[in-house]
Amino acid sequence: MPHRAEPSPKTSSGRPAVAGGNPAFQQPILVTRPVAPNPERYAEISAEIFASQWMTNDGPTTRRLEQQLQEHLEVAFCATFSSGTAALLIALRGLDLSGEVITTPFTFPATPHCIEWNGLKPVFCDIDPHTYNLDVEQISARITPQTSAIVPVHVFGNPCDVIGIQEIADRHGLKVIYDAAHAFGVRAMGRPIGVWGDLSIFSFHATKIFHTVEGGAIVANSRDHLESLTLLRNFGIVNENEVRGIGLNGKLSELHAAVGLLVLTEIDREIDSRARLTRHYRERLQEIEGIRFQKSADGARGNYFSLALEFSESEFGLSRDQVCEGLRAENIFARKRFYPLCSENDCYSHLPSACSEGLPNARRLSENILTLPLYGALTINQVDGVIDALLRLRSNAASVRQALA
Ligand code: T4K
Repeated sequence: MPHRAEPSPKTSSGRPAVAGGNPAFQQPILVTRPVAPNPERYAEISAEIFASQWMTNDGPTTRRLEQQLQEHLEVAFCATFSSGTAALLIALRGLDLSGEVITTPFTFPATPHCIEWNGLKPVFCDIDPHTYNLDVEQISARITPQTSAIVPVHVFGNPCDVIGIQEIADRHGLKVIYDAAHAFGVRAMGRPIGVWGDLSIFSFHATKIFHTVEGGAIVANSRDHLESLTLLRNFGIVNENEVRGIGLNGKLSELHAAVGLLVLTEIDREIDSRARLTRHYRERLQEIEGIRFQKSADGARGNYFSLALEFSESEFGLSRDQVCEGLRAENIFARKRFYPLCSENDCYSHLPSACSEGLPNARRLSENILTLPLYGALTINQVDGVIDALLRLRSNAASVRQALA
């Protein structure tokens, strides 16, 4: 009997589960799993928090975490928030933007949602088909007199063309707010990711490499004029007598900050493990026809947040959706990230920039992409089980197509 989530002893020559074979895994292999903080240490820190009776509102644990993050991320400013979404909402609010904001459709819905929630209009721009990030060549064509900012996303932790984007922003007097939700610990052109643009936001959701269960941060290369952002996460309250700005409740609690302090001690190990697993995936899949990997940006040091593959149906023999279904039958839960494009959802599809003719690269990628399981606690043996299952689907493509018809 195979061990819990250990792969069954099948090779790429067996029959896929979707076509009547046994599943590769007895237990589900999910696309990601959070780093778990040490439970004894968490019990100790939370006991201290309970004893202090200070649970939230800029407490000492949150301050300690912000200090440590500022050092780790090598930034001058770091303010934590209750989520990456709250951080992006407030980052956009704090820069006092108006009119249109250029962004990518190949992202999680939070990115355009935060633009809309600020009363701004998202303008979708196509992406580079290799790096998956905003295509700098196309940004200029989307700029109008109403444009006030660009919100690029470092997709799957792959840095954007930070220099090209800054040149355009400087030329047109635009703000740049990076959605760095995936990019904790990444470097671009030899510098930490958080120093680029006017502001960057991170997500500290449990699905991220560094997390506080729920949480996020705004970071920047300078502290100038940024204290107002910290006020906005607490309703804009300056003191008992003054409220400055229309803020909201976007604070990180002390218990969430405690998780962050402990997860931060695991971060190097987590990234190293993901790097090793990614190398293994690449070594075994690099030469397989019909599979293409995301191209790392020039001068980047990545964090191995996600392992995204683009499938070519004509070369691989199966569509992305067929591969996804086939893997699911093997108990492997890959994800179609990001599908559908944000621009294809009802809330955005009416926008002129959402028209699919203007977004051919994003559209093609969204229809063909699959992210495979990748997290530090995964074993090489399990990765081999995933790869074997994938290759088995490929070598039995005709029967897989038939089973799924
Ligand atoms: N900008 C970008 C580019 C983003 O990707 C995100 C969030 C944001 C902004 C906003 O940041 P936050 O406000 O969320 O901090 C997940 C996350 O909820 C979301 O944070 C993240 N991006 C997005 C990419 O992924 P779902 O709907 O895919 O999550 P879910 O529940 O399907 O979980 C994904 C996998 O993780 C599953 O296989 C199960 C596993 N998982 C999940 C949780 C919550 C666990 O193993 N344990 C867990 O506790 O959105």
